[in-house]
Amino acid sequence: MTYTVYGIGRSGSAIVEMALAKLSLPYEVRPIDIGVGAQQAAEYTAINPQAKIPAVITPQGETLTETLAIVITLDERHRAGGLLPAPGSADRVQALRWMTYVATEIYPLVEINDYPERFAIDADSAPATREVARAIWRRRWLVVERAIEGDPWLLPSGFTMADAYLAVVSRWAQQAEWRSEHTPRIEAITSAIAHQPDIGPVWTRHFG
Ligand SMILES: N[C@@H](CCC(=O)N[C@@H](CS)C(=O)NCC(=O)O)C(=O)O
Repeated sequence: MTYTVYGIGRSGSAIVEMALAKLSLPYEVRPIDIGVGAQQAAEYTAINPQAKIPAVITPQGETLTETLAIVITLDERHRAGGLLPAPGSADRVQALRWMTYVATEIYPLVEINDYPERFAIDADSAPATREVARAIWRRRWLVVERAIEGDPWLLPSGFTMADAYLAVVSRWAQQAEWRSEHTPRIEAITSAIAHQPDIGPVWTRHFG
């Protein structure tokens, strides 16, 4: 009864791995090295036609993609596991709100940062396209930073997968100096995650 996670270090598969680790569910990782374009290989696009990681195969043989959907599915199927607050609760509303914000308003900017040529009108304008994405990235992270009400977690009631989500996505787009100056609450969340006995080892494997 093992899950298969397609992913690579420092990628969104870290979020899925943290969810599985928190639930104590066994999983194996199949490396898809996006650095060499392995996500475009036919064997992988047969699993995720979007050619992106992560993807998950459940023990029942279902294919799951889209990180947010994977986290919510795991939470629904393992309600006692502590991934998200109870359905209908005020805390769940906030956890879903901020996970969705990170998934839809911030995560897609990573593609523009990493592959600006996909979005630029020509090769010369690719660097400027990346800079625009980074500027939007910074503004949107400040919105998350101001929404953090717990200490250190997003919610005062404690850890949710929203913390893992924002911690992982915040590592990208190469702005470590900016992060430490402008988003200290997010940095505190990442540091706390690294010290959790259940998900900390996953964090360390991905981010050191
Ligand atoms: N909407 C997807 C986005 C996944 C995504 O962008 N993954 C990145 C790595 S973290 C990727 O596979 N990038 C390779 C590419 O865009 O070619 C999700 O939320 O899971």
